[in-house]
Amino acid sequence: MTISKSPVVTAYLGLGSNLASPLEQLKSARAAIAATVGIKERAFSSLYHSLPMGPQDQPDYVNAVMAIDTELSVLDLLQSLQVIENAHGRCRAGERWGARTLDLDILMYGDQQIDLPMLTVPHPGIAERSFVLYPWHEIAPELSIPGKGQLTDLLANCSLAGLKRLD
Ligand code: ROI
Repeated sequence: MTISKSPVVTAYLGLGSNLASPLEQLKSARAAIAATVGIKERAFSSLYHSLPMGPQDQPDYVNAVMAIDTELSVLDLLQSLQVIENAHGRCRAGERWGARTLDLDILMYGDQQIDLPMLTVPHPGIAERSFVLYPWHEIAPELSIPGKGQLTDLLANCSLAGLKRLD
């Protein structure tokens, strides 16, 4: 019997937190993602401080974007990220667009366009989210996003207001 290796796919993940020491949440999430079997970290952006999108009566966020190579299927990747979110105290019953200790989004998975009840990839909100586009552009300036065009063009149409890069 031959055991074939799963193909390696480059994927991009968005990380966000606005509760319980957001900087520490993101650092710890990065380590947990990089330590997951079937995932290799390729790049990690700067950390960004951002004003909340959605309800304003919540703390400011810290955001970042991570590039990985993965042998996991997109649904296995989603499940691994949800396990990490839950391990960071993420509660899924709260208000839509409310505060969260850790949010891990699959922004892009190879060149695939996926439309399932539990998962849309590329992530549908990216064009309006400076806290995704700026860190993402930092680590993948040449990237073309399936169905959405060049990352540079999305960036050019998105305001930097409310976003600050942390050193
Ligand atoms: N706002 C910011 N600035 N950063 C986020 O990661 C973030 N995530 C969310 C909502 C509530 C939409 N707002 C956000 O899920």
